[in-house]
Amino acid sequence: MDDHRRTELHKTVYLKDYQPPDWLVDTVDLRFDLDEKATTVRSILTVRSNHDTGRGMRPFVLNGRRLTLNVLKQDGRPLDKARYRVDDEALSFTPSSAKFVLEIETVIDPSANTELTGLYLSSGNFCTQCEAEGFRRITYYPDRPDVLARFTTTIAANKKYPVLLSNGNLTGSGDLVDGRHFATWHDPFPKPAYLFALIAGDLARVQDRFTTMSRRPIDLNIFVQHHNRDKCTHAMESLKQSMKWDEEAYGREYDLDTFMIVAVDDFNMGAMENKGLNVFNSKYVLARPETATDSDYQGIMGVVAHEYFHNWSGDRVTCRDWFQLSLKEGFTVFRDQQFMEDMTSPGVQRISDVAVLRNSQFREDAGPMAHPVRPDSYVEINNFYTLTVYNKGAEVIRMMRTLLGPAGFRKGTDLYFSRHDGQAVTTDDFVRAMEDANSVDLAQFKLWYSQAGTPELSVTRSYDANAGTYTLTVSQSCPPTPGQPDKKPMHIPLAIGLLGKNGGELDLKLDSGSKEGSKSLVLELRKPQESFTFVDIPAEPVPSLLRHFSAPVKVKLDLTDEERLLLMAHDPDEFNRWDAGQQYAAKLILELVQDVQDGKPLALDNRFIDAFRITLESGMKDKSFQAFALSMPAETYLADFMEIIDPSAIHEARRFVQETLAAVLKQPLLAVYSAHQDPGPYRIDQESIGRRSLKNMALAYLSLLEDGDVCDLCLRQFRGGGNMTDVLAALINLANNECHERDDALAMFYGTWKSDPLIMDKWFAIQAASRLSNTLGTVKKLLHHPAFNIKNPNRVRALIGSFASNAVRFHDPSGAGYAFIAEQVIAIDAMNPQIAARLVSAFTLWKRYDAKRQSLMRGQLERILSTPSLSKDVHEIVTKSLV
Ligand code: B3K
Ligand code: ZN
Repeated sequence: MDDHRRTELHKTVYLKDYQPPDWLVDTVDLRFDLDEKATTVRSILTVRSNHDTGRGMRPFVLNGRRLTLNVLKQDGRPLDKARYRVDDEALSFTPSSAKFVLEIETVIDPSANTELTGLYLSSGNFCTQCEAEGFRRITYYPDRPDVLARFTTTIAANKKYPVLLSNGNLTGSGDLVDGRHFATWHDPFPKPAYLFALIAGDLARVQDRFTTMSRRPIDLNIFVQHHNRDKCTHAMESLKQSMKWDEEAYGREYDLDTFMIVAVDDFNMGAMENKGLNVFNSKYVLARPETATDSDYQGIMGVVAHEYFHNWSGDRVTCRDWFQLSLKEGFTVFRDQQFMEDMTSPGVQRISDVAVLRNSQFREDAGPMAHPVRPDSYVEINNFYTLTVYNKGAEVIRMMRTLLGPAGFRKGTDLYFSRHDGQAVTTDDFVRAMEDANSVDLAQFKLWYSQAGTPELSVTRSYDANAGTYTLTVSQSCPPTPGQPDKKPMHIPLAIGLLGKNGGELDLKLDSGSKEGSKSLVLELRKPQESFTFVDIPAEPVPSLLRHFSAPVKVKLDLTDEERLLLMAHDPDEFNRWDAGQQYAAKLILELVQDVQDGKPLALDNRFIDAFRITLESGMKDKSFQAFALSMPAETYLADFMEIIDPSAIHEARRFVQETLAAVLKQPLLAVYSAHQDPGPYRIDQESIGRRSLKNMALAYLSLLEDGDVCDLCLRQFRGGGNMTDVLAALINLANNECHERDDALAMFYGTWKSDPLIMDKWFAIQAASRLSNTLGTVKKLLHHPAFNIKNPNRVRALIGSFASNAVRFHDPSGAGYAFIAEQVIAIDAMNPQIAARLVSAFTLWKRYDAKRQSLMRGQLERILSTPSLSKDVHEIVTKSLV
């Protein structure tokens, strides 16, 4: 491809260029004649000029890709070839009247669709994925979220596809000639094309019912392949809980007569919120105790809730353009996090949500693809379904709630939903609803939407014993990110408490008198530097800052080890109690990393071992929390503290700490392990989940000792475990050990589960994530395994994705890991650019590594870039990384 052509195809879209649509579509009447190789799509649009734009008679642009155009008629008459233009991306013409009916017939080939966007086949069934720009792979249409239309969809298909589904309510069905039949669906709610969905297949239906708060009965349906019909109970329960929660927490009631979930095996992401017809990756639907782990169960609950919540935050109120993606995603992630906090335990849920942010989103903010929560430009929008838009976006919503309080926030969301129901709006509209409902000014706060990068707070403290005052001085800054060299100070909620030397909380009274009386309060930072003085403080306290992680920032504060130990033992804020331990461990491990690099012998501080022992033996009520408190900071989180990342030294130092703890505390670990065995049959309540995670945490430490007894213990748990959580925990330990039980266990697991693709994903992932030195060789062999299929995104993520996240093996100094991932990116890009683009992100932080690794990674990026016909997805990430 020549450079000119590539620039054409890979052009940057800017938020500042947004123009409202010139033409609106009121109704869409679709008819699909399904055929695996040649599906005919007839579309009848009622179109009218959007006079509001005041731009006269403008061309009507309908996006379309890989379509064969058969018919194009305006008001019943074929449009003369000279009147319209078609190219690879669009069809356009200038209509002759301000209102007309357009009829289009196109033909598409679902069987050739390996990108898995538009209409494609999965396990022999038809399904669709239209967000962000997949509808244009189905028919010519103004495929932009600010064109909202009422859809009626008729699906005609051979009866070997007995189930025919689309959005809305079923309005007709019947037989046709030649063994075919049809179904017609009507969706009364205007929606953008990205929310369109169609399913046709031989599927089992699991049914249930929900009565809404206004006593309307709703039919609930989950459709799965027949052999999976016994694995839907948890997804169905999660759905009913989500529906109830959204009524109670946000006053949102479901609006159609039926709600449907369909599970498909080939899916680029987790799930999709199509109106009334959510399509799910089967990973987020199917579960039975013997097939799914506790974290699979939680994943299902979270994703079912997330997609259901989109019915209001996304479908009823949608995005004006794709720059506003966080309007629906950040808000909906926040909603699903709140839901999970209510369903499980708020502290533990917060810890795991923050882990995603600190271990992964901060890296995004620190790399060449860093972008604001509301990006201002993109080449390929699919590259912006990121942790920044989703998870940092959720933090931005959470901060508004922290600033306005729960009641003020609810007033804001009520106003937002009532003001914008049926509209396509912007993040500014969301913030305006918050401002108007609470009579506040959030102008400075909105910088969270437009400035990229992770802000840093440096905190110093001083205590005046004579005056009894304690002053915290907080400076904020934000490092430069691509296109944003200088940052303005942000409006940051900093939740704090002060602990006395005995661990008790102090009453907080600011000298300004602005806030007082409680034991925890939210300071509002707005300036580059500001000081807060507390009065009536009898002795120097220990500060507990950023409680419940009140803002997505990094905090620098020179706490002593003793102060951290005090917080670990006494901070009533669960998140900070956990974090004090993490910061203590991070400090020690990073010192050991330095020792590894300097070739010094390693030794672990006894006080740390004692603190760990106390946590281990503390018999906390919340065992999930206890398990988290015993975990070491992630390698990716530790890497964030290093100027030049040394993945081998991080791995070695962290492992040394874990091994030392295991060796010194072998007996107490064994005691915790045996004391927390499941007393009765498997249950998935919070208490049982907590017990299993604590027990398996102890076993994971013990397994590092690589002694025969522990291998036996793992093998016993592996063989005897009646649930996947225990089986998998044991197998992971074995897979990281050279012991002779390893291969047998892997073979046995394969033998038992080879016909279940989701479990095979676990089998692939465990082997690809193994720390053993021959892992790359194993992964290469597994590429040719009959259970592997490079066209299936779950398999690719399990085998290739897990290897790319295996820091110590991916970053092998030889560069072999880099070369392997580059080869896979190139191969996968030809089939499925979205999946390839996710994989290539493993290279984006290349400049943070040592010179040798830098040049090896850069070499692979250049190799990828020189591949002919690279997708714009991969092209965008690689070119931005190489700048
Ligand atoms: N909205 C979809 C994601 C679509 C991704 C397109 N590349 C799922 C979700 O966030 O709920
Ligand atoms: Zn979403």
